[in-house]
Amino acid sequence: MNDTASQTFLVLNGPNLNLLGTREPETYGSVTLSEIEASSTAHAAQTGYALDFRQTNIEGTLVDWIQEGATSAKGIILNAAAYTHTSVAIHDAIAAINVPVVEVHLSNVFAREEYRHHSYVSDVAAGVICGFGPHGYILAIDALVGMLRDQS
Ligand code: CA2
Repeated sequence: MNDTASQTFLVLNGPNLNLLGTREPETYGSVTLSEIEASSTAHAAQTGYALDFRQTNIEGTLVDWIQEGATSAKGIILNAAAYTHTSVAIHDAIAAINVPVVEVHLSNVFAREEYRHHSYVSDVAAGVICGFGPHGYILAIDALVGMLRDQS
C-alpha cells in the first residue's frame, strides 16, 4: 500500500446511476451524482480522506475497479445498483480483497420489489447502508473512518 492509499476511499457507482436527478425523482430524488460526489468529497476532506469517485454501466469495469481498490484505497464504498442483485463476479471480487467495502443504496431496497431483497454484495461487505438517499454516502464515509480508527 502506498501513501495515497492510506488517505483515499474509492467510491464506485454502478449502472444507470449517471441518470440520478434527471429521471425517476419519485424513487431516486432530484440530486445528481455530481452533487453527491461534491458533498461526499467535502465531507471526506473534513475527516482527512480524499475520494476517488467513479461511475460505470459495465459489470467487468466494477470488478476491475474493486481489484484496483485493494491497493489504491483504504476502503471502498460501493453502490453496485442493479448488479447488486445479479453479480456473482462482484461478490467474488470483494471476497478476494482485504480492504473493507461498505454497500450503499439510495433507496430502501427492502421496501421495494422482492428481487431487490437479495444482494450478492452484503455477505462480503463490512456493512450495508440503504434508504437514506444521498446521505448514505456520508454515513458510509463515517463508517469507514470509524472502522479504520478502531483498527489503528
Ligand atoms: O437504491 C439504490 O441505490 C439502488 O442501488 C439503485 C439501483 C437499483 O437497481 C437498486 O435496486 C437500488 C438503480 C439505479 C438506477 O438509477 C436511476 C436513477 C435515475 C433514473 C433511473 C435510474
